[in-house]
Amino acid sequence: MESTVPAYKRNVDKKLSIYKGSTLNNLPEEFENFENITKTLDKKYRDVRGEKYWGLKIAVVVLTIVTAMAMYQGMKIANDFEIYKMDSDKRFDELKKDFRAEYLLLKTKSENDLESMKNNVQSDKDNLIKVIESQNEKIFELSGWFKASNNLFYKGFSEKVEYQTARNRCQQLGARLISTGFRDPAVRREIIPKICIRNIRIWIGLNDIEREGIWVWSDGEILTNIRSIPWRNGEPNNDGNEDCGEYLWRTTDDGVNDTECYSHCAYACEKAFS
Ligand SMILES: [Ca+2]
Ligand SMILES: [Ca+2]
Repeated sequence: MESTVPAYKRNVDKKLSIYKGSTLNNLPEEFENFENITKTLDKKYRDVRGEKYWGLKIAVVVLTIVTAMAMYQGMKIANDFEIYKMDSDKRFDELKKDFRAEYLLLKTKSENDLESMKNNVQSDKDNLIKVIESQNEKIFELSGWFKASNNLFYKGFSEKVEYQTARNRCQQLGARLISTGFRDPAVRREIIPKICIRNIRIWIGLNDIEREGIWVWSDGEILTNIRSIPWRNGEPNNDGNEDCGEYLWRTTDDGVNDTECYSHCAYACEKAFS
């Protein structure tokens, strides 16, 4: 600090010590004035020094405050950011969970709805098919076809034609010469009055054209037990070359006979409805 003491003060101090040491009891007026001046200067010096340090102190305080505020703001921002980040992460996780739960809910609902719709469509389709089939069956019955208990349809035709012609006529109707229902005794009793005229021979779907003695039905079955159907007395006798089966409905000795395929008989068709 001594190095900062101004030169004028050093001189004053020096003069003051000289005066104080030699003429303490008779200080001249000049000295009094001088001492006052010195005091004034000391005061100004202290003021100057004080002002100088006050400025520095203020600057330091301001700088400290600013720094502290900046640090505080920085820490606050960092802290706020951390809180915000944690909050955001948490909210994001919650949103993800909510979204996944919503997605699973919608997925399950969609799958259930789709399954329900499929079931409804299938149900509607089945009902519609039943209605159409029922209507078609009625139309079919109106055109002369009889629906037997085996769910097959039967119709007799009185025109007398050869066996092959009769077979073709049935095929043109999507049908076949009677076979499945005819070999079933119960169905046979049911359909004969519907498709036959008494004392008129009709072709049935049974022949041994391919191999003599091997009787094949028009639905593909083979007649393994020859006596499982009612033959007329003495039949089948293959008299000459008789390969086609005809049935005769009458009071006595009715039944099946093998006869020439070029004979002319009425015929009856059997149709599976689909
Ligand atoms: Ca034969
Ligand atoms: Ca015969």
